[in-house]
Amino acid sequence: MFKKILIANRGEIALRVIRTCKEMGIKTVAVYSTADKESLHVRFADEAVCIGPAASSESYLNIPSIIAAAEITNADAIHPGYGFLSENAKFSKICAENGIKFIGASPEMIERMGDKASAKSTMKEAGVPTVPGSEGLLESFEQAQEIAAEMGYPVMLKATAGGGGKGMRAVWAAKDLLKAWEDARQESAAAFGNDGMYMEKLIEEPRHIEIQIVGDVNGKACHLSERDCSIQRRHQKLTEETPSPFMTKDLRKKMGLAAVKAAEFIKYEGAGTIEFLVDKHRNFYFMEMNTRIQVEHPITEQVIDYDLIREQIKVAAGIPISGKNYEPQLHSIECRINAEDPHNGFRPSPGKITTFHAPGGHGIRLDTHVYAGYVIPPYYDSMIAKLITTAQTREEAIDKMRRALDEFVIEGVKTTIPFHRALMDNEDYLAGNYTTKFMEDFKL
Ligand code: MV4
Repeated sequence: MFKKILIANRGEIALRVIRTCKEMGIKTVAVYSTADKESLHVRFADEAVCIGPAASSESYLNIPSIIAAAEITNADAIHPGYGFLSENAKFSKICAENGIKFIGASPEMIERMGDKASAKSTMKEAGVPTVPGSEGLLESFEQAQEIAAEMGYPVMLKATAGGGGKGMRAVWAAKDLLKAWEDARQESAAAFGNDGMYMEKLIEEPRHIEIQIVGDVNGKACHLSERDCSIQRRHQKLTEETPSPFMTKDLRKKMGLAAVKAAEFIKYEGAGTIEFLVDKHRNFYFMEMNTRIQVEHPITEQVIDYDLIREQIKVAAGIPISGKNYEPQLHSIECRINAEDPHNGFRPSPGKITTFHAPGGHGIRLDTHVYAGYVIPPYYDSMIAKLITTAQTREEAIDKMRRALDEFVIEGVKTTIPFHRALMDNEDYLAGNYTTKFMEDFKL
């Protein structure tokens, strides 16, 4: 087992990893930028190394600086968290070259699943349902025209180097295809240096339902059921829940088995998430695979009483998984509390937190790194806390969320608490009747 783990991240996820390491008796090294000197993860860790100035590119994305921090502290593993370098194949490779265990996917796996067209063809080969569309990359606009004409509109153009909605265009009629093709390729080339595109039949008003999987060194995988992440704004998840209100026992079984089949087919090691699009007829299709721990992992932990970070560390240390598949025993909801103003287009609201009163009580979990007096820096993403409630039923989990949001006091900055509180009174939300289109119609 590892003796010392360096956490190459910041904020609540750095704290989350440090907590599990402490429980496992593993020493921890925090890395921080000059802007994060007063951050809680620095105080919680056994050691802390400043890796550079505020800008992410100079600090949390600065591979030589992070490797140097691991060398001087003699860390034998690095946990990347989510975001930053968590799905960076080059970083995974450099860790391996330096004899440091990367608690995440191999460089090859990151590349394979990071290329969306190749991930899709791999899944198709594995027998996982995929959206009908082009076989791999589109060679030309003419080919795009042909395939769209064959399939019928609407279609979705997607950038193979994309993800999270970047370089993606919905096309509703043939007359709009050329502009969409040119815009999407241009956007993808600019953002990723790769303009490879593929095409799919457009799934209308889909839900985003993802399955948590864990794979081990022996090629065994299991699933830990689903998370419904359909409520998003501009491809940013706002709130997630498990079980999905749209799920049935039969659909869960089919999606869970598909996810395990996919993970075992690619011999996936570690914690991963397979994202599916689910249409109104409950057909499900592979969308993307994430080779990292996700922001929303706590709701899964809550409903099956499981420590996913502990599992990641054990799998990285070569310990086999039990192989047991899990079904939710409770209902859990996560609300992402961001330092943003929901009354002004969710624009960021960094600054000093003058008052901070955390909600508590039975069924309340708060994963956060902020405190009264903490200054939220403007350099990083705006999430400051994850408020998670867990109860026997969805109704009770919502009751708890309402009460916890009312109890949650953060002053000095604007937050999305008022948005979440209004959501908990929205009749479509309360009916579990929502798709990825939900936020288009939501009015605060
Ligand atoms: C789709 C789709 C409809 N049809 N693919 C969004 C980002 C990336 N995860 C893929 N996405 C979508 N792919 C087909 N064939 C609709 C979306 C989509 C979406 C998916 C999940 C969650 C939120 C979304 C918001 C807009 C579009």
